[in-house]
Amino acid sequence: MTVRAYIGLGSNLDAPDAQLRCALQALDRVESTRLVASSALYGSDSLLAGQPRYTNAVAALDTGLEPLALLDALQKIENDQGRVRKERWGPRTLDLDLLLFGDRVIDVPRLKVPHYHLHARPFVLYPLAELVDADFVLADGRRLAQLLQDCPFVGLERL
Ligand code: A4P
Ligand code: MG
Repeated sequence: MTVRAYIGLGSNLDAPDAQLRCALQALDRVESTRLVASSALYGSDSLLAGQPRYTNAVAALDTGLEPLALLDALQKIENDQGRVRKERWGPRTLDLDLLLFGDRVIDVPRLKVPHYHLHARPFVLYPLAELVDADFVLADGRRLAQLLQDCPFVGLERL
């Protein structure tokens, strides 16, 4: 049995668009996992002043992995693409966030799903909206349409 999971991709170092395209291919190669769809790429300023602009996208996966095994795979792809963790929120070649995992709500030290910043980030919500139905409801009961209404498409450039 597989579960539909949604991954947020972000990069603001070393050719971000190419980093995201490479990461999408890597996601499709994860064991027991298939890339089902990916959104357009979106450009936006970093939430932190003084950092390069980000490119973001969202991918839909069907996976037979358990959530923590999928997180391991995401972190391996980040490392393979040269991510160096110096400071939290520092610039990065690749950030992969597990946004949603089927209808599961997960709250363990290594993994919070739905992802904690999802509702506040247009560069996550608008690409996600490309991949789901208009009446999509998150595992915790929030309606995507409402989250979009509360988070305007501001500062986002569809690439
Ligand atoms: N973790 C817990 N839940 C999750 C989850 N659902 N998905 C834990 C992934 N990881 C999760 O993550 C730190 C720890 O969170 C992991 O070890 C994992 O066990 P990290 O990726 O190492 O650290 P981080 O990315 O620096 O922190 P965080 O909170 O993920 O930062 P964000 O939220 O990714 O923010 N501006 C624009 N325009 N676009 C961006 O993408 N991103 C950031 C970074 C700032 N500004 C941005 C963007
Ligand atoms: Mg992250």
